[in-house]
Amino acid sequence: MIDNIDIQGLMEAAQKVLHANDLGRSTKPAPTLYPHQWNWDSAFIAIGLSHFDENRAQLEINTLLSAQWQNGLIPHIVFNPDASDYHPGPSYWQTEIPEVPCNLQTSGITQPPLLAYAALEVYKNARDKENALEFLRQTYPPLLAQSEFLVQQRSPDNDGLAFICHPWESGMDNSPCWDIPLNNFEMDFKPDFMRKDKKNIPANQRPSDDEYTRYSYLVQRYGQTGWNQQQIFDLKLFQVQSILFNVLHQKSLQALSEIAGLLGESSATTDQMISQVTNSFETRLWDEPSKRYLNLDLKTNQLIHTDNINQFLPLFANIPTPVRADTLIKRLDSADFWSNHGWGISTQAHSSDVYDQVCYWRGPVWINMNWMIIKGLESYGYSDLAAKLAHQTLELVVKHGFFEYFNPETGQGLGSDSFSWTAALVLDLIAEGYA
Ligand code: 2M8
Repeated sequence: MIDNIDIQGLMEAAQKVLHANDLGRSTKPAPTLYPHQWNWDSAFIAIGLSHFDENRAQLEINTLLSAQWQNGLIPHIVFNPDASDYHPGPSYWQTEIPEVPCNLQTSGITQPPLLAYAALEVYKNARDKENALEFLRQTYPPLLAQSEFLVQQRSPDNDGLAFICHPWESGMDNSPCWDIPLNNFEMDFKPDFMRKDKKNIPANQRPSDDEYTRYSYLVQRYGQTGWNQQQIFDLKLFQVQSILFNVLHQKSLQALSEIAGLLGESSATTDQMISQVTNSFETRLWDEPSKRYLNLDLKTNQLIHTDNINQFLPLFANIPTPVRADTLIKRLDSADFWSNHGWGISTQAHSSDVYDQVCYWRGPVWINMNWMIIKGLESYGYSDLAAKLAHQTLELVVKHGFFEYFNPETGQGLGSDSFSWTAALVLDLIAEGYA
């Protein structure tokens, strides 16, 4: 139990954030900074919605799925035609191609694949199980197609791990993990663009202009290929096997296997993929000298050495052996990541020379990261640590608000206020009994 927290009030405030960001058939991540539908945001949001409006939760997922491309890719943004104040907007992406469903405008890349897991959670939390099972029956084929896209188009070595071709696909846009690969390609033109994000958010909390130049270049250069996956691969610009992305890829496969069981379908192929992904994590992404998982730059075949929160995320998909999990959790439970101030897990180690307490994905605490780690700790039997982290997460939001991210040392809210996944995951933690 958390002392002095009005749980009912917190739940109502969280629901209010989701209502205010509701676009009707989807939910925008934040009131002005992110005015469209984002892929993994909607997965978190659906989990939150499932605790008080299961039909709306299903709609959130169905709306995103209706924007799925013919090749199986689920785009990272589905544009809201009523909003224009975001860079890069629809025309910048050059996605007027046959793969994109008619009448919709989307980006050309994807994001960490959490949707299958979210669909399963929506089913598990549903009161009307018959209706929810029908929802799973409808969503299973497109969700499977998304995983197949990743295996067929993004796993050139056939190791089951998917690569990302843009830092925005990682969900952790300006993480120090991408500093080397993002600066390791030549730009044969200078992209033209106007940033909108710094209008309301202080520049030191957002990515740099140099990073935006490279993000925008990748968008335009890939757009020139007509979003042809083979050509994008052959360009060899940015190709990374991201830990987070593959943890959620694995989580999706695990969810698909469970959904197949519920629907009476065979899960044999999916189960094979699951073993392959676990095996590849251990053989390709585990670094024995530093005793941690590292992202792999596929272009150079080098592990990317930086002391980052990514190393702990495989706990969320039950990937590490119990012995490795124990090693990881000892490191997690140290002042370098879990500061004594008690606001949760920093995205970058405090002792790292690139640690920044306010800059976006370069140090701040994010509620979705805390949430994944809570679930991971719980599944390895570290219930006391999971409860401690969950309480701190809820207290952080109570004291500082529904912000996008937080200063690990002061708790100060950063980025946008009224951030949807913060609200959604607070609702989930409360429903899971952590309050
Ligand atoms: C952030 O990314 C977008 C680009 O996709 C941006 O900065 O404009 C990231 O935090 C990403 O993980 C998130 O999905 C998105 C919307 O909340 O914002």
